[in-house]
Amino acid sequence: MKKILITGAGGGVGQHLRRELAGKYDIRISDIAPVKKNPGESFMKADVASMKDMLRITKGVDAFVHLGGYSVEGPWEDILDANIVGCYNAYEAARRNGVKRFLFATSNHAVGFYRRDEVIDHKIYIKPDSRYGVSKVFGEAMGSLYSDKYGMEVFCMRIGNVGTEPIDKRRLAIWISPRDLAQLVSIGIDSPKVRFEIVYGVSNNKRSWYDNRNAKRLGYKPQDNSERFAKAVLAREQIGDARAEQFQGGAFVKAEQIDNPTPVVQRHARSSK
Ligand code: 15L
Repeated sequence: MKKILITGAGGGVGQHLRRELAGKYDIRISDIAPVKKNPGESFMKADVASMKDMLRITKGVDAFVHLGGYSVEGPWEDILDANIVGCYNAYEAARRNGVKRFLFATSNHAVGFYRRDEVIDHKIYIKPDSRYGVSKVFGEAMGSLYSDKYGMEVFCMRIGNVGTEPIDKRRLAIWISPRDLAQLVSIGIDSPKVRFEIVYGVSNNKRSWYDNRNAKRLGYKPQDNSERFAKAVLAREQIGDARAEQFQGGAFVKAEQIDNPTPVVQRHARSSK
């Protein structure tokens, strides 16, 4: 049985995933605060911002599922510690301990400034919608570097929204059920085809904004489709902010947005005086 490490194990995504993967792998869980173990799991406390901690928890691991970090938009200092320093430490500790397979929980917010009338695949240019989104792009870039330079096998999942059901109209497009997430993670751990991959972590949603052919190529066959929840979700949907509604990232595109930013041309003109 493969030994896998899951960081951020106490978070919502971690809890769904651990329940679904129980018995399939030998699971080591980690988080910054104590987490209640499921049967068969072992726990190691660690702060992703500490290289010493990360070196300790990545010893003897076949695959590392890195969910740990800051999971929404937040102050730069917090994003920096948890998602930039923390993500670097995760990859680097894995490399030093010879961990061959690295699964990175990136996010739809790495590409949240694509419009909702666009269908995007794994090759499109990044368009982060927040500092959080930028930190996820950093994690993808680390994966590309560690794959090309050190031969690490890296599986980046641009996760939509994990839950037992989609919670609003935007999530009808990006929802992923726990069992589909577990299937995707298992592919990331076990597929012999993984080199450096970007896939979308979404169910088989009728309203999806993603061309997820890279995940399909690797064998992903999602079982769930948000459409069966659509009627109920749309019935309770409130009218949203017009700008947030235009983009895939939703409210993340609005956070701290200045309504009339100074055009770049003028800024340059001012600073050259
Ligand atoms: C994410 O990346 C976040 O981690 C999660 O909390 C949700 O906000 C999700 O995206 C989403 O877009 O719904």
